[in-house]
Amino acid sequence: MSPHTNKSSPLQLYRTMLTIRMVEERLAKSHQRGLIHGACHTYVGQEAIATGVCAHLHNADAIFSTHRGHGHALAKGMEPGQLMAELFGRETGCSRGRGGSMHLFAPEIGMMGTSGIVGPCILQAAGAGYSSLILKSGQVGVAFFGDGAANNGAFHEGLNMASIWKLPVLFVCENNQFATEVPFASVAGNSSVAARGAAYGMASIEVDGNDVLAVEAAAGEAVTRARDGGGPTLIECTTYRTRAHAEGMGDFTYRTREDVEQWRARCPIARLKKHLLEHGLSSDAQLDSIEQEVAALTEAAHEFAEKSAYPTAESATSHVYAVSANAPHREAPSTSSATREITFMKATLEALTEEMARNPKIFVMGEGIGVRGGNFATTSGLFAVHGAARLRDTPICERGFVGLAGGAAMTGTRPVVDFMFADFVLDSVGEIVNQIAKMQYMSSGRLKMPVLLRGCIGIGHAAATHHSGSYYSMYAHFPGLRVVVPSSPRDAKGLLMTALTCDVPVLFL
Ligand SMILES: Cc1ncc(C[n+]2csc(CCOP(=O)(O)OP(=O)(O)O)c2C)c(N)n1
Ligand SMILES: [Mg+2]
Repeated sequence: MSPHTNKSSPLQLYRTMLTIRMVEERLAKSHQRGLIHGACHTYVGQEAIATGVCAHLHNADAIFSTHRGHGHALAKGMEPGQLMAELFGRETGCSRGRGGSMHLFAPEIGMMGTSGIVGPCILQAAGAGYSSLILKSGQVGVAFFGDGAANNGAFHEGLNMASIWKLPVLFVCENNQFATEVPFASVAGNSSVAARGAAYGMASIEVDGNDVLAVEAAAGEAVTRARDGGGPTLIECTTYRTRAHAEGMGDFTYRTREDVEQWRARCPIARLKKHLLEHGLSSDAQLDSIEQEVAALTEAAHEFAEKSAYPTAESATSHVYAVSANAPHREAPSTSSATREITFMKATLEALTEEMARNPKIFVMGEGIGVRGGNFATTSGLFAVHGAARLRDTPICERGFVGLAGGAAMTGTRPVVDFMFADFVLDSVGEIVNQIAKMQYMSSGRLKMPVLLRGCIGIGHAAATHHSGSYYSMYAHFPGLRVVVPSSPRDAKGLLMTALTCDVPVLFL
């Protein structure tokens, strides 16, 4: 798509929806032919949502998505050939063939990734909003997720944080009324997702997710609010997927053919077509020509994907760590001068103080790390120098702020997460292992993950079993994560400085 295309013109909305539909239908056929390795969750029936929202976004705006992400990638501007090649496991795919349907990355266009885990995208979008706050970039973060994700802790923790800090974020819930085979009505005490946004103190709206013009209008307001400093918006889009949860899965044990037919008749593409013709905004000939153009594009994309090579076996383990995993070399502090006797805490505070003064992209999050200066004086004095945005006291939601830190690192800042006690790291392990540690690999090295996670161990007072753990041997098993346990204050200072200047995630205990 040309950078000058007006993405929100009705004809362009039509073209984008049609592209998603035709690519998905081609992919469904490819799945039947055995060309797709792994899952294939199509977006058929839901095209209006990604199209209407992305019409308002620039490349610098960051979207985060979930297992049903093909439509989001295409609406954000990914070439269909790159998407198809990824599903075919080819090296020309958007994730270089290492991800497939559920792991689509194109950070160049602000497609920051899709996750096979339901929920994290909500926290990562909040992280993009946090980066925007620190960098004053005007960038907006967007999370696309299903009704199933609205019952996940990530939803509640993410919305709460975005609301308190007025982050420029759109939370777009695609309520297609089922999570695999489970009806939303059967797992929701209050079946209005929009009402949950209001409960967290943010603007929320429910729209007809099969009406692209309604979605486009709601998203336009939300993006303007976000860019103007008005904070986040939750948009609940009511919709329906008209294919099975994933290709090859049975469909009629939990819903009837008649239900599906009724929703097929509410096709968002046919609806826009009718609107364009009835209002004299287009002609049959013009729409036919768009259809032919998109069909040809889809065929060419398929051909490109099928002809592309598979990645080499040697590349299977590349990008687990950043190539520049080591920080720029610094002179070791002189040992000839008089020795100093300081504590581990003082040594790491010196390192953090120096790096925060040098690098305005560093911010710290944790419980009581603001004015109080941390449970173990790890941030003592820094609030007075740098203020609340860079020394952020958080709600008690370890998973939430670790997930947010991951999204912030993906969008240009360098978060430091300061755990009140190291035992609480365990509450956030999914975000650390499945997201933070794997992000460089999944994005084939295009996203860096400069996150420092820190906590104090060996604290030596009678805190008993929920406040005395360390668990570092366990964390050391996860590829993509560096675990640091210094054995002297001198090492602690140097290693913390290194952790604050390298591109890989570090757990520093
Ligand atoms: C944390 C987590 N639990 C379970 C799953 C398995 N799973 C994959 S998709 C899905 C349903 C998700 O439903 P929803 O969020 O409504 O999205 P939809 O598939 O309807 O688009 C489930 C349970 C998962 N991927 N992640
Ligand atoms: Mg759903």
